[in-house]
Amino acid sequence: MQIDLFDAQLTDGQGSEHFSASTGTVHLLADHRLILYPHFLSPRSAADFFSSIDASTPWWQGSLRIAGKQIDVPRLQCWMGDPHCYFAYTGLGLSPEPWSEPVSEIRNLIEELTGVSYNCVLINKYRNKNDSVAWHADDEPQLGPSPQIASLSLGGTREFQFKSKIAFAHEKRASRLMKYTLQLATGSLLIMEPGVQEHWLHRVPKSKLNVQPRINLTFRNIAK
Ligand SMILES: O=C(O)CCC(=O)C(=O)O
Repeated sequence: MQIDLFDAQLTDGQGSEHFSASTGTVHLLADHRLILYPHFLSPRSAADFFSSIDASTPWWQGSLRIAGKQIDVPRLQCWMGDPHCYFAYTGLGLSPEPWSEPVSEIRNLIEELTGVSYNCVLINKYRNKNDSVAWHADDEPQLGPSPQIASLSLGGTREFQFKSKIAFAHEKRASRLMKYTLQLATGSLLIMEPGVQEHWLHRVPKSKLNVQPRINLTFRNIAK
């Protein structure tokens, strides 16, 4: 498999008080499409949403048991959504927090742009350069066989990396060729179309640079 990248304009900017420009760029990971809207929210709206989401979200510190020790995950989290949306988290079924007003508003804006419905969202807060999320795919069975995920970023720019699942299972030399990195800046919206979660892992690595705090929201859909 070969990474094949090209840029294509999708739509032109349109009127909404929040949209800066809804022009998207397609990035191909082999046969699977990412669409990046770098200026989905204006810088002002992104800053306002960062503050209101940061203040209104019931942040939660998750932990994992590794080699007999309970270790904090390196970020804060919140699972939000419709009441039926349970989240499988290290063997636990987490109940969702009810939709907050700013998160609900962002969901409406994304649904308006993409024409796809989302009924739950995982919100991550990266407090500093040491916060991160390890390689994984959003491929939990309750998301269905081929989910579309919409990922909105607010605050400091972070690297978002992809790695082929096949390469991950084999040697390091192959995996180097199968990596792809995007910079996710504030106000950007990344759509990971069906197919991406089945074939690719993603992560946000720790940063070498000092970065501003960042909030990321990955909108998903769980069938009733
Ligand atoms: O912070 C990000 O950009 C990605 C978060 C993520 O990978 C997830 O919520 O599954």
